[in-house]
Amino acid sequence: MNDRRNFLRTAGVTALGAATVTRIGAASLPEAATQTSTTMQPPPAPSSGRPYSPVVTLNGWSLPWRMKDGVKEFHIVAEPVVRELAPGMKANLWGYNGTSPGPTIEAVEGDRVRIFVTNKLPEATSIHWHGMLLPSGMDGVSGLTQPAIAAGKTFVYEFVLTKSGTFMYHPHADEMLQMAMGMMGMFIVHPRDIRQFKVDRDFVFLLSAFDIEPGSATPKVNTMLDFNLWAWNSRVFPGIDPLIARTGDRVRIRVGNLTMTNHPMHLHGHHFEVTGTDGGWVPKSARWPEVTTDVAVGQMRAFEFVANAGDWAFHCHKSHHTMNAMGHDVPTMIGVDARGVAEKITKLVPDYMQMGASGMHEMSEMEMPVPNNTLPMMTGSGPFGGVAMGGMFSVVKVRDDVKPGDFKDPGWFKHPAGTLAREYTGELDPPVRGQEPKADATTLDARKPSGHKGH
Ligand SMILES: [Cu+2]
Repeated sequence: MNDRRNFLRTAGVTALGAATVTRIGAASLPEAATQTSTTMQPPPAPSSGRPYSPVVTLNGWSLPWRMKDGVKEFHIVAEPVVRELAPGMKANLWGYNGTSPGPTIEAVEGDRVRIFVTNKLPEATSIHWHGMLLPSGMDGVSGLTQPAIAAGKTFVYEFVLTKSGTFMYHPHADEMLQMAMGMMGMFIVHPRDIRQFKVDRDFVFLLSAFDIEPGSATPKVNTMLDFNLWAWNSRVFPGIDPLIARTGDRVRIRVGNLTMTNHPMHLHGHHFEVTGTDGGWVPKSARWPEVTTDVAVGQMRAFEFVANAGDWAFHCHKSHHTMNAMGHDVPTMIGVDARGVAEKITKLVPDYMQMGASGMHEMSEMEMPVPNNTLPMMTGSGPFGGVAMGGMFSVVKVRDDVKPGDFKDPGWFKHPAGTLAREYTGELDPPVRGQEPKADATTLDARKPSGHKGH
């Protein structure tokens, strides 16, 4: 019990008082740990059972368990939560144990798990264990394999983890609404042999998307494609944790996609290999080098690389997915002479700002007035100015002197002399252009395919 309390404290989890813990320790249901912080918890070493190397959940945490007669018991509570998407904006979401996404579940291949699910939502739910090989009756599809878990009820799932890998959990009841509200989580099954698939740093996060009108806080739940907030673990840039590593570390990043569209995940400065999908580990002979891997809807991709020193952008390569709300409906103003228009509007709206005639970068440098509880469309500042990003963007920060187990932000990279792009201040000769081709040099010899007479 003492170990467990220490574990809860070090994991930053809100533990109940000692007396309560003792009472609950003897109860038939394991206590449901809860927290509301968006601060990444340091990877918690396993409190009992087989050893494993824990994962790091971006802006998240891992769910404590208790051992009962050799079974790992977890308690998940489905409930409404308030999640800060980034400083300046909070959203009314649904999640598990105080957060969206819910806590990461970590266990070991061969473990028997018993997972209690208490429904504190105003409607029925269920949990599907995405990618897991288990008895059909534990698959969590309401109506098909079990009755839905009515509001106020608790269900229990129990199965043996037959394969290591990266899996997800999410509702299979009123799925469209519940996933649009942020209900999802990761389920990591570590290999039985701790040396297998070992890496130095193991990050995990889920892709999610929300449609929240500027000035409001609750997602529109029937949006199919036109989401305006593209999130990692229900956070958007600049609210997403950087991924910290030491030069030469072997790093794994596991990304699950429970949005309505695919996300090509792109990492600068490295060549990586996809080493796992939600179907298991990819054999070495079947891997190839990449700098971008597409994570389709309902997929997980785990990829690995050896860390190179620097500050490396890591983002979804769909440019609209690295932008927050308000950017998607901006009219194209490039090349438009809008001086006359601006004068007329200024008479009506004194604070009116004409934007975008020479591009929109200026928006990232300027504090545009936005409604309450709304994030600027492009934001974030780096050591050289505005980063002009939003949504699905973070930075992989690799340094020579990071200690094992240290995930603190080390600040900005100090570029070695001679390795930094700089302004050229010398003479600019007029550009030398190639010779114009002579008019008769490129006679186009166009023929219709033989045997075919045109009309
Ligand atoms: Cu994307």
